[in-house]
Amino acid sequence: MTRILTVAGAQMGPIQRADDRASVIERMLALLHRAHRRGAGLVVFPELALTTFFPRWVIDDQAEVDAWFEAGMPNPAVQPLFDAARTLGIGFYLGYAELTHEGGRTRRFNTAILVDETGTILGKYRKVHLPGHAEPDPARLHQHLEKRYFEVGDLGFPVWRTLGGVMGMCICNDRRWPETYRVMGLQGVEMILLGYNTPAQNAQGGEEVHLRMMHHHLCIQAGAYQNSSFVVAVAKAGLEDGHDLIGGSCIAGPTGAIVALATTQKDELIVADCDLDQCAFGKASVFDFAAHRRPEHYGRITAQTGATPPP
Ligand code: ING
Repeated sequence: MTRILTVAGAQMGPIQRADDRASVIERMLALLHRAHRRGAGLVVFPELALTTFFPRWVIDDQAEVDAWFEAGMPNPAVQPLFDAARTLGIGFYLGYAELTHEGGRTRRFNTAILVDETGTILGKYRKVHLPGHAEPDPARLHQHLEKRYFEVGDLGFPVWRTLGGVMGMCICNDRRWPETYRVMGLQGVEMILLGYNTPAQNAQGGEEVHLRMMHHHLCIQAGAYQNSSFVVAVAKAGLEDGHDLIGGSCIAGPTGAIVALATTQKDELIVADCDLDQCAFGKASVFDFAAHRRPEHYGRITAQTGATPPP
């Protein structure tokens, strides 16, 4: 019996700084219902899906920063999304800014959760690769202050057996680092879910927009192919308060081929019937890790952080 999971990527257009969560949830509910009509069993929303991409702003007042975070999950603002998903029998991935109190202190993470078709939170992931900088840099064309507003994720890259397969999660910049995919690949992952907010412009100049899109798809396709896994990558896209975010949401199969691709920078649904059994061939041939990997030669990958060129 094939394990076909119909997956929908719910790309979202821009969320302006002045937009409230209720208006965003309305848009997400419309996408969820469309996904249901398309037969989807799982919907993937973007990174930080409930608000504008606030790490582009220098915010000094902590209370103002914390207003961009969710102090609990679910909470009254997002409860309609959980209720609709449960009614429709659809699981979902949701990216949001997590404010939590753990170990006697307040913690802030760029987080994603995996919710099953009963509305139960199955798993949580906290973004490991935080790009950008911690201090405002006036030399940049725009700020990217994820290192200022979030801690590095402390949950690693777990996977979960659910929805008929082995599912994993990551967030945005994580997709640029091959280690992200391989740690999940070594756990037998069959579908990796991720959301992203990717500025169209390089804050330090250079790099044309078309290269941004090429790099995005290159990372997704390579990660999928080299770990024989589906990868579902979903954008928050479009012009947020004058700052453009790329679209290009896509679903890549275990061969690395793109099987669904967004064509706008608006709220847009992409859907694919993903046969999870397709992952088996690559895992048993070219990427049979047990037969072909040589970890005894890979020590530098975990022993070093930066590169050390020869003298
Ligand atoms: N955004 C961007 C991303 O990784 C970035 C930041 C863009 C880093 C391009 C390097 C190059 O897609 C987030 N939110 O990580």
